[in-house]
Amino acid sequence: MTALRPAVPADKRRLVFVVPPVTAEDRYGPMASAGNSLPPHAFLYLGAIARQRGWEVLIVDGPAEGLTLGRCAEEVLKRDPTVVGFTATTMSVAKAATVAEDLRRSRPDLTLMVGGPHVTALPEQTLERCPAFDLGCAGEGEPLLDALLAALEDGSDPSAIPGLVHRTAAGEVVLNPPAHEEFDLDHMPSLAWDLLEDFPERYHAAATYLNKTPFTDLIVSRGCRYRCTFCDNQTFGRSIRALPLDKILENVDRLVLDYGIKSLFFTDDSLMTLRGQFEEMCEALIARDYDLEWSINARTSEIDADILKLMREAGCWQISYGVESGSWEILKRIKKGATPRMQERALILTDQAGIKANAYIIIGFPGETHETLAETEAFLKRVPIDTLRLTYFTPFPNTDITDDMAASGELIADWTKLNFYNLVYIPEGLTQRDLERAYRRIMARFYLRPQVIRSFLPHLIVPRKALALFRGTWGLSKVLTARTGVEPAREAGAGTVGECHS
Ligand code: B12
Ligand code: SF4
Repeated sequence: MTALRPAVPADKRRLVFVVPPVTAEDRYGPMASAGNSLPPHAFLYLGAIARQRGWEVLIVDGPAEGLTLGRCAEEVLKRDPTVVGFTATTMSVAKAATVAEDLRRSRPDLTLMVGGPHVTALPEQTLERCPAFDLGCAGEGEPLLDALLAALEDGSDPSAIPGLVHRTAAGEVVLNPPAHEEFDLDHMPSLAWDLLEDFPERYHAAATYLNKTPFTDLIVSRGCRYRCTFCDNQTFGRSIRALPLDKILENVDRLVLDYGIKSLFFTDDSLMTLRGQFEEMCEALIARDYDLEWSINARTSEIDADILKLMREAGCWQISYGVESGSWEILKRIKKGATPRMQERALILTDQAGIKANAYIIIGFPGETHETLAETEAFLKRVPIDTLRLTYFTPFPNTDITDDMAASGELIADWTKLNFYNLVYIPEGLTQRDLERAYRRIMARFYLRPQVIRSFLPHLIVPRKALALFRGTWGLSKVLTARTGVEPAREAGAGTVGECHS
């Protein structure tokens, strides 16, 4: 594009969304068996918008359907689309581009577009380096998709749509300025859960989430007001907003009553920041009295005894905290906005409230040293934490920390490696061996503690949980016995970043 295309007649208005076929190994490396598989929320929102315009919408979920890279295009073509929309993270954009190329060869007439965090971070680069994509969506997708489909319906020129990445007639890639206003979630039609085939059976939680089934996650808010330097939260920016309470509850009702969901994870970045609305949601969940337990992502800075009490009463069984590090030095550097003391206090309060705590910890930030690693290890030993997700620092494109690293000549190369589990950056003064050994040591010391093993034992009598535990233990054993991982890249410049092929 953005050459004009003929108007799409009503009987051809079919849009196929694609989750690129990344594998559990691509995502988790040796921990593959312990990982999760969750629904593509982008398409629940975007699908609802497209349907509102009268388009037929279908989803090809590569990972959930276990598709190989070679078979993905075939599955898309079977659905005979006019428009194909990929969602892509940095690690999956190469696979999205390969599928787009396969489609382009078979159906040159297709409109192929891509959205998601990677395009948001590097809009022009993505289209320049992945020529099979006609269009990209930088940022929030609903208004852009609505306007684009309207243009396709009447054959008008879409090239001025805010946030659109497109090519001029001369082949130059152009990013349009973003929309003036954020999409108003009050106007969001009901999420298109029915687009998901075999939902909820096809998806599953990670091994750190041993709770009831059927399980799903749910995302009802956007944005995060914090600015941790390592975090890619560019898509929705810093102002936080949520679906109105009645729409949040409509989703919960549908999930419980229509799909039999018994366990729900609010994977929002920062839902608890909207304290008033969050409390109202808890009250409404108490009043509903469903056979439903839920968990949530949270910041330790947003926790106090009152909210924990309310959450427990409303069915909250686990909170996943972005603790990141036990070192004050590191927390300051990454602008976490929390001290180890605050984090410790929140974790103790969580324990006292009878809620399990899952901690996200990252090692290998710029500035990490043997001392800061030891502080994190001491923190994990001291503080009540039930499960741990340990990852390596990963410099996602266009985050504050990555920009700083680029300025100082340190930039990581291969997009496909940016999954939190590949060691792609080694801080000054440490070696690859140091970090890999620290990773194994922390995991072993955490998960092989008698109290952690004891806490897992009751799950063994429930076959499904026993299976999840087995998968987790298998993943852990592979990590603990692994030798060395990928060679980290330390060279300056873009390296293989520009390649769309893995
Ligand atoms: C839920 C989630 C998942 C789910 C995703 C399920 C799925 N298939 O989509 C699971 C657990 C499987 C997952 C996996 C991974 N994730 Co994840 N995940 C998230 C999380 C928490 C929410 C994403 C979400 O659904 N948001 C709600 C929807 C509505 O927003 P959205 O997806 O951004 O979509 C909007 C726009 O981006 C745009 N859009 C998106 N796609 C498209 C497509 C078209 C055609 C158009 C027009 C618009 C459009 O419109 C949408 C509506 O406004 C985000 C954090 C975040 N706040 O975004 C991290 C995040 C996306 N994940 C991240 C990462 C790194 C991963 C993993 C590599 C982790 C791992 N090792 O497993 C993998 C990669 C998997 C993959 N397929 O590439 C990073 C990505 C950073 C990056 N630059 O790559 C994020 C941003 C977290 C972070 N801050 O670091 N993830
Ligand atoms: S890490 Fe969490 S709190 Fe920090 S910016 Fe990202 S989403 Fe917000």
